[in-house]
Amino acid sequence: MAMTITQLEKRIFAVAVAFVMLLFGFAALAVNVFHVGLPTCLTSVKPFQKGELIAHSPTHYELHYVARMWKFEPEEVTVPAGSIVDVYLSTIDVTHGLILVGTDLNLMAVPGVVNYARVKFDQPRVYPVICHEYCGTGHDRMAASLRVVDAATFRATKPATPSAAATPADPRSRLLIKNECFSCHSLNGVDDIGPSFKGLYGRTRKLADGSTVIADDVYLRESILHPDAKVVEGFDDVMPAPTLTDEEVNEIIAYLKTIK
Ligand code: HEC
Ligand SMILES: [Cu+2]
Repeated sequence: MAMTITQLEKRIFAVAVAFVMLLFGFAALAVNVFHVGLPTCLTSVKPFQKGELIAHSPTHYELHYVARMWKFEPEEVTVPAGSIVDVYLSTIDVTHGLILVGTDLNLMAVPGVVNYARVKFDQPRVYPVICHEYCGTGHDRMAASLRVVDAATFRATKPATPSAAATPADPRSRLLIKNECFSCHSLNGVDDIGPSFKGLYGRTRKLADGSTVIADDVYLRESILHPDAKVVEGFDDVMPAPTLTDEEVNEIIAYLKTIK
């Protein structure tokens, strides 16, 4: 008996519906039976700007990751084995991704929203965190780590706060903290995304176009207000132009002179 077109269409439609049901069935099975945490996009939670680990109990943590060009904050996190970690991910610039290598955790960091998933850590080990969404020239530098240690070790180590350690105590550095200059520049001589400020004033700078310039007041002012006018050799032209008043720039330059 020949099938009419409508009958055939109905059957194809029924099969398609059956597959969709099967998909939801498997998802329900994964969540309820295998306790797989499905990533969730939380549109009602306001994106945050600060990466931090918040302890709700000795075995329950809330982890706020902030993705940015080109790092994750916090860069190093330690939790005790056996804990449940609610991971929230937010970005302050472009779209990034976050994979916790060795687990099922795979989230997107999309501007304007927060993505969420829950992970349970049973055994002590170190998990690398990497970005899986190409986000610019520094993409392959986006790496962090999450350490799971046994409970005794965890109690013995006080929680690391690398961002606080990197933030200088000198009150004159307030403008640099406020404008997040330290997310790319250090004071200790170690280059990051940008060159370190250590010993910068008065030094000869090699520029990307092959020329050289002395890092005097004029150069510093221009470097701060118009970062793309002169690009230091070996660095990407990624510094955002900050909004600063003349006095603020003077204050920053005066401070930079003290970083010997
Ligand atoms: C997103 C990263 C980023 C941020 C944020 C940033 N910079 Fe930069 N900065 C760079 C990079 C990369 C360079 C080198 C390339 C260039 O010269 O443009 C640089 C260069 C400089 C230079 C010239 C340094 C040298 O060695 O000759 C100065 C001065 C400077 N930045 C000051 C600041 C100040 C002050 C702030 C905060 C208001 C700031 N930067 C914020 C990335 C950044
Ligand atoms: Cu990224």
